[in-house]
Amino acid sequence: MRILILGGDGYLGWPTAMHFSDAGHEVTVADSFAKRKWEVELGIAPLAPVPSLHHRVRSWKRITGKTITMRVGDLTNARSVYGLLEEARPDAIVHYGEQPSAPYSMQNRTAAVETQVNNVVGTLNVLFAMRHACPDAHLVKLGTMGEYGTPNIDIEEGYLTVTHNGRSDTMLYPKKPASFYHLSKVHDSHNIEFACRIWGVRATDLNQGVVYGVDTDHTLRDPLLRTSFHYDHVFGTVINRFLVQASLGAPLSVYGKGGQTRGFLDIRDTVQCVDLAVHNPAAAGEFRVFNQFTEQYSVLDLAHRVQAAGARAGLAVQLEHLDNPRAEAEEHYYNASHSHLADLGLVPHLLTDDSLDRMLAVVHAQSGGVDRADLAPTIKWKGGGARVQV
Ligand code: USQ
Repeated sequence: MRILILGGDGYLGWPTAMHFSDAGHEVTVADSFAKRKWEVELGIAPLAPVPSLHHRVRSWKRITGKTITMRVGDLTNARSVYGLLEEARPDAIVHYGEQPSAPYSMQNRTAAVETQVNNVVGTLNVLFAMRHACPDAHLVKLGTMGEYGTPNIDIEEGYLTVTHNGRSDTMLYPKKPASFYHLSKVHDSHNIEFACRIWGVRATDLNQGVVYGVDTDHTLRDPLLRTSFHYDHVFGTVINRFLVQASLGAPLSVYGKGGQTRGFLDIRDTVQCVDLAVHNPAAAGEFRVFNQFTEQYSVLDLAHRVQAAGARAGLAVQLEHLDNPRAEAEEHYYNASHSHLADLGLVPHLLTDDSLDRMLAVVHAQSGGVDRADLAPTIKWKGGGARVQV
């Protein structure tokens, strides 16, 4: 297949590109390098330096003999998106090309607008360019479980059948997200559903949980093929942050009571789920939603698991309950359905003690360059932000 990966320089995009290239597909990666720019602006960096995408694509060719085509382009530039799709003529488009951080989006007006313009306009441009250049292509879009928020009823996979005044209909599941970033994904979902319903686009929205992990089989082949791993308070996700904190002997930063429950998955399962979606495409006009996570945990459960992993590694790890910088329920009902990907054959890598021990060892070995100043959450949902208000 011809597979176009948008956001191919990112934590998930690069391992996905190597996966499909290794399997013999014709892969193009595109990126605007916006994430690298945001990192520089915020003065934060991944745990270990990540070679440029140019360098990684060349290294991949040298190591495997396989070609990944690279294009630089900004999805908010319609001309560039049309050109990209006309050239790549993809059978499948895997769309990771968005600002991925809730805290980033909550800094101030500028960052909220930037997040929503980047994500919503970028995705709209992709939809219009698909209609023009590759109307039969399958869009595999990375959404988020955070679109649903934490409703007091079971979360279904994308749709809910509602009976009202004696009549029934099946609607998109109601969304109550908790950041301008998560809202951008809700807006995307509505736009994509509309494009499927009206134009006959085929799309799968992967409502992904919180991803953790350092490596995939492909990143492990050479340090020059590594992917970015963040521990900072902006781009680092909770398990990754806890692992780095544990390796430094810093207390684990539990926000509030830690009863916040989320769906989680290993980075290797992100790649596996995207592979399953690509190989089992949605029908023309179908807007398919898969909830993409393998296990659910509370933040406090995770902190205890990482603390125990620290103890096994001889590290004394403490927990610290910080005032929650976010506005979110710290104790709530959470029961989210996630059977569609399992039905397609997903075999999860679960968060075992063994996988925690392995990740902690890798992170510990790389933790020499950590800037501890990047650990503390300084972006507040209800206060001012780290950047100047405009
Ligand atoms: N949390 C802590 N301590 C920390 C960091 C986070 O207690 O040091 C808590 C947060 O308050 C939150 C939970 O852990 O309740 C998850 O936070 P997170 O930063 O790991 O993840 P989140 O902001 O939800 O976003 C991440 C990705 C995003 C993706 C989302 C999936 O950055 O791209 O969409 O996970 S989900 O959470 O299912 O919406």
